[in-house]
Amino acid sequence: MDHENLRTVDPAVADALAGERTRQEETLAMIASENHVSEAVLEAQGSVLTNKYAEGYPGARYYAGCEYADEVEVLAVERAMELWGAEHVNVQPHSGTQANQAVYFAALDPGDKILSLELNHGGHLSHGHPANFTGQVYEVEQYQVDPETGYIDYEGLHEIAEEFDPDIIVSGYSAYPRTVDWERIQDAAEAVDAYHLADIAHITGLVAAGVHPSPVGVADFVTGSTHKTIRAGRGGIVMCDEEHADDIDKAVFPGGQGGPLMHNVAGKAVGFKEALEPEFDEYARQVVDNARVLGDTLADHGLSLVSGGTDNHLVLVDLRESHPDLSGGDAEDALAAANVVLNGNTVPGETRSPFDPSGIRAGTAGLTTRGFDEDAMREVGDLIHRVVDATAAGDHEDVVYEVGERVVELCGEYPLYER
Ligand code: DSN
Repeated sequence: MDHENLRTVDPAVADALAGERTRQEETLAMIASENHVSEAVLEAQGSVLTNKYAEGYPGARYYAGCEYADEVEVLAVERAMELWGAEHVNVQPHSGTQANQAVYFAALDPGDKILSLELNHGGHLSHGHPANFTGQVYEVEQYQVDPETGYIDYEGLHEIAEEFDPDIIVSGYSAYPRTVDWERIQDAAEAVDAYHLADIAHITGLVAAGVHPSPVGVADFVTGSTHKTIRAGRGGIVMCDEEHADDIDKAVFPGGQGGPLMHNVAGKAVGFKEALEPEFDEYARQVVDNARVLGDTLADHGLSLVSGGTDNHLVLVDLRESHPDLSGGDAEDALAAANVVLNGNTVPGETRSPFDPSGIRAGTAGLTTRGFDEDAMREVGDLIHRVVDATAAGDHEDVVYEVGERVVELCGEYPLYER
């Protein structure tokens, strides 16, 4: 990754990339949707396939010269089918949101009804938020987590479905720390003759490794992004049964997208190959073990976890009980200054705003890729608590400095890229 040519042509961008590399090396990437891909995935993404237009699908492209693009896409599809056991996979969506868009376009008409989890309760913008096209093109109703337990309120979901009569129910979440019971949501969908879209963007890797139950074969459509826990090239993916295959393919192209980003498809293929190795299952198990230890450590320090803990790769801390005057945004800023990069996040029953929320969300996929184990995560939990506590007390400069120094040391013990 010396970027020799880039440095000659464009030193400004070369400097920014060098800065980003150092930033990733010397900070803890704990944004729950991020990970560190391998050098092989990086090479595939930065390859000559960025030059190639390949509208269409393998064997049926609109342009000549697609023989190698075809090879790469077939590999990505076959590997995805093996990883998730899906009958049909489309690997062309540019992102998880574009994957969701394809499902809505294939399954719904404008004005149809979406039932999805509220954003503050762990949902996602592309599940029907007013600021997203889904909130403007479709009629949206939302379900919630149980305010007492923090778990999905499956009974409430069932009742709302009966009243609202949706055309599609969306499950799968971006800030939900617990195992999802896909069958219960499928039951609710079947009871009202609605489709079920399970968006596993965050937990693709956990599902592939069998450390979270799979919605494939349960829900009608399963979408995901490919760069989070599955650790492949950046983008999205749609999975479905054969009966929906044509509709999904048409909805991705030409319905919603133009030419596929074949360099990203190559990155997906390579990451999927890596994820088929037995070591990946160990990795995914470690991600979950690390998140549990992180959650336990924060809870031992008196921080309140939404749902009381975690079953997956993330913890969601509600600061209101332990540090009522500290916002998630301020905690995020102080932690970033201490080289711990996570995000302020809304929490169920949010009383602040999305720009200044009451919680922080932290994931363990990136640190686990670097080799962090339970002992290291315990220390990370201690460091996070120190910064949060000092920031709430309004006296955090020294602590931020000390923690920041320790984080750089820790990062040195778990290096990222070799060259
Ligand atoms: N931005 C991602 C996340 O952080 O959850 C989802 O798109």
